[in-house]
Amino acid sequence: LAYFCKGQQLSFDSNFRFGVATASYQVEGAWNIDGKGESIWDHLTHTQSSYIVDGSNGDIACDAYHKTAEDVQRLVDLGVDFYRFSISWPRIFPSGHRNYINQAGIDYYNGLIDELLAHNITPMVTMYHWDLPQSLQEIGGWPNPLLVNYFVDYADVLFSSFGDRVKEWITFNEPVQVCSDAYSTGGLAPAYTQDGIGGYLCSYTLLMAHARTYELYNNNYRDTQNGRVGITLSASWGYPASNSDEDVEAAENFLQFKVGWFAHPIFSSTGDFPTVMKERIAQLSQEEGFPRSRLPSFTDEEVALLKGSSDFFGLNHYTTNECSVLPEEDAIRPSQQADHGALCVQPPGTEVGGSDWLYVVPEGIRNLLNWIRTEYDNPEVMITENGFSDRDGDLNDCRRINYFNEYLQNVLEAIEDGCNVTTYTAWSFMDNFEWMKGYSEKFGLYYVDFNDDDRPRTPKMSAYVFKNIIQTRVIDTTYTPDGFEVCAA
Ligand code: PNW
Repeated sequence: LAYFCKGQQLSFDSNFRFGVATASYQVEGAWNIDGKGESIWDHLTHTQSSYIVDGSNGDIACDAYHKTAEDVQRLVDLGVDFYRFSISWPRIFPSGHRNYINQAGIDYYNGLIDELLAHNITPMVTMYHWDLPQSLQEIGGWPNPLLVNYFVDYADVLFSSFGDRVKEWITFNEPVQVCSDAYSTGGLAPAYTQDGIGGYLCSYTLLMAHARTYELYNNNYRDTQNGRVGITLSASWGYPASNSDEDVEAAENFLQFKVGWFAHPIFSSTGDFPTVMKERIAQLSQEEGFPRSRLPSFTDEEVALLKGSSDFFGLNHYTTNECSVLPEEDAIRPSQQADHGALCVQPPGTEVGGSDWLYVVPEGIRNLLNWIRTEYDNPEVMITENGFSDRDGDLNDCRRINYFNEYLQNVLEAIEDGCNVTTYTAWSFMDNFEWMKGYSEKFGLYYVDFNDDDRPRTPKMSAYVFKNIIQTRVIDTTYTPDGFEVCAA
């Protein structure tokens, strides 16, 4: 999907698709409007606001719930092929369960979907982008395997309500964050810290919920709706700090424990969790006195159901780490870090974005795409998020523009390498509620004024640059839209 034109410049094929993304809790607001139930993010921000750096919440956020028509017009202005957004589970099932379906919630998403289609923009829908009904957290959340059934109940209503018009479904956004951050390290709601335990229990439930949803689509919907169902995984690139065997192994373990954890059961030819994960966690669990591995195991039937249960590899990528072996004395036991045994840090000399974890390493995306190509037999990859944060929200956002230009150039080179990348999504359409960082870190192509009740949006320079790339199919690092200052080289 890439070709050379104008001498040696690579360009995007006309079939290559561009879009932008958001997530329900980060943009919608209307947290208790029209019958919506409470989510774990409503609950955390309202009861323990000290978890959020600026004490803020998503009660209003960008107020996108009330701005469908004008936001779709902005998507038209950008010239995107699709819009990736997520559905709020408690807006559809206020109790968390299928006993009552909130028609106002269905109506809201129908309105958004119809408005997009009326403007020739494809809806790409994430079913779960982190806003679990609080009621389901109170019975344990994702570590409780009963959530498989509850998620499939929810997915069934989404397919039957929207599947006549929605043809691209993502079951889960970033299982590693849903499981590790929420239940092992406490970086996301509900902020539990059962390190080495909670995240692994969650991963069993989440993977089975995904596979059962894929099975449901195949059995009841695929013939009539003809859509595609997949999953989106987050993946940083990790490379060894030295040529030593230990560091090389640490970097590979980091990839297997962070990417392979969810990718191997679905995309590998053998299925199941990666062997190195099963072996290391079983070994460490035994040393620690546990009666069995802290990592749950799948039955043969479950392994088979999971294998091949995604029509594409959704990839969220932002950054790269340099990995070395974790010194034994620094390992907290049990923990996921001790389990993989890697210490992954900022690559020396790299630029840092407005988020302390976001190091700019453009070739990392090319290396990662090639790793996925060889590891999983070249699946179709849809990049479902990539983007850069700052804190000032400057409209002349040259650092973000440079990030997009350089990362997209490396996507073109990965395609030249033979990687089957078909789709690119910028995170994010607009500045929004950045989870524990509140409104302090901004990823938007559009600036949002959160001090104004009307939440006005203003295109940043990067919005015009992204639009120009979509239109021209090439990366022109000298392009300066009217009314903006030229970026320093
Ligand atoms: C994503 N990493 O999370 C989320 O999907 C978005 O909701 C969020 O706003 C955005 O990134 C920015 O933080 C990430 O491993 C998950 O580097 C993992 C990584 C980065 C971001």
